[in-house]
Amino acid sequence: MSTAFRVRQNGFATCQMKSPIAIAPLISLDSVDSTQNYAADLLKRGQPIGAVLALQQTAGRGRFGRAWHSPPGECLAVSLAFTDYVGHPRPYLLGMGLAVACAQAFECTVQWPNDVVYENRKLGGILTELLPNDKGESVPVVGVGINLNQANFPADIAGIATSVRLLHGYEIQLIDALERILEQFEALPELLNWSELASIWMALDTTKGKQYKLRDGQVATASGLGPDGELICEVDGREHWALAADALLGP
Ligand code: BT5
Repeated sequence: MSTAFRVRQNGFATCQMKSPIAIAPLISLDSVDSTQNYAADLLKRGQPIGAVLALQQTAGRGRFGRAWHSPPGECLAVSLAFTDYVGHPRPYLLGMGLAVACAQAFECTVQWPNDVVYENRKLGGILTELLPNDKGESVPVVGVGINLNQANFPADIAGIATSVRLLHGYEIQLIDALERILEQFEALPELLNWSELASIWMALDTTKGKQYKLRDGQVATASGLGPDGELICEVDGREHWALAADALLGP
C-alpha cells in the first residue's frame, strides 16, 4: 500500500480522484487482444503504466470471461491502472466511480454494478480486476468499454446496446472521449468508502425495480443498494443481498 494512500485511508486528508495518466504513461496501441491483458503484462514486469488504450481489441472481455465487442475506432477500450491504490479495501468503488464519470460525460445513467445505460440499453461497461505487479501486490485495474461511433451492432447485442452516435448523433475520437470521462472522474471525491460515492451514484441510478439474474440463476427484482454499495433485491418476496449479479437488459 502506498504511504500516501495509507495516510488518506486513516482519514487525515480528503482529496479528489486522480486520473492514473496524471502520474504514469498512457500507452496507445493499434490492436491488442485485451487492454486488460496488456496492462497485466506490464504490471507483472514492473513497467510504469497509467493506462492502456487500444484502437481495436480482438478478445476484449467483460465480467466472468464474457466477450466484449470493440470494433476498430468505434468503441473506447481502455484499462486504467490504479498503482496508487494498491491495497484499496473496496477496489470496486473505482469501477463504480468510472461508470459515474462515463454516464456524466455522455448524459446517461448507471445501473448496478457496472453498466452505463440509456433506457435499458448498454452504452458501456466497466470491468474491475486486481492484477499482481512485480512485487506481488494487487493493483486495481479498471477496464472501460464505451460504445462511441457504432451505427449498428452484431445481432447478439443489437437489442441491448447503444452508442454515443446513436444516442446523441455525433462521432467522437477515442482520445477525446477518454479525456471527457477523466475530467468527470477527477471531479469526484476520493473514493475510499461507498458513502463518498452514494449520493452521486444515486442521482444517476436506474437500478431500482430492474430484474437481475443472480449467480445461482434465480431472477430477482432490485430494491436498492446497501451500505457498502451491494445490491439489495427481492426473490420470491424474500430480501437478498448480492455482490455479483447481471442486469437483464433490453426491451
Ligand atoms: C462489462 O462486462 O460490461 C465490462 C466490459 C469491459 C470492457 C472493457 S474494454 C477495455 C477493457 N479491456 C477488456 O478486455 N475489457 C475491458 P459484462 O457486464 O460481463 O457485460 C458483457 C456482456 O455485454 C456480453 O455478454 C454482451 O451481452 C454484452 N456486450 C458485449 N459487447 C458489448 C458492447 N460493445 N456494447 C454493449 N453490450 C455488449
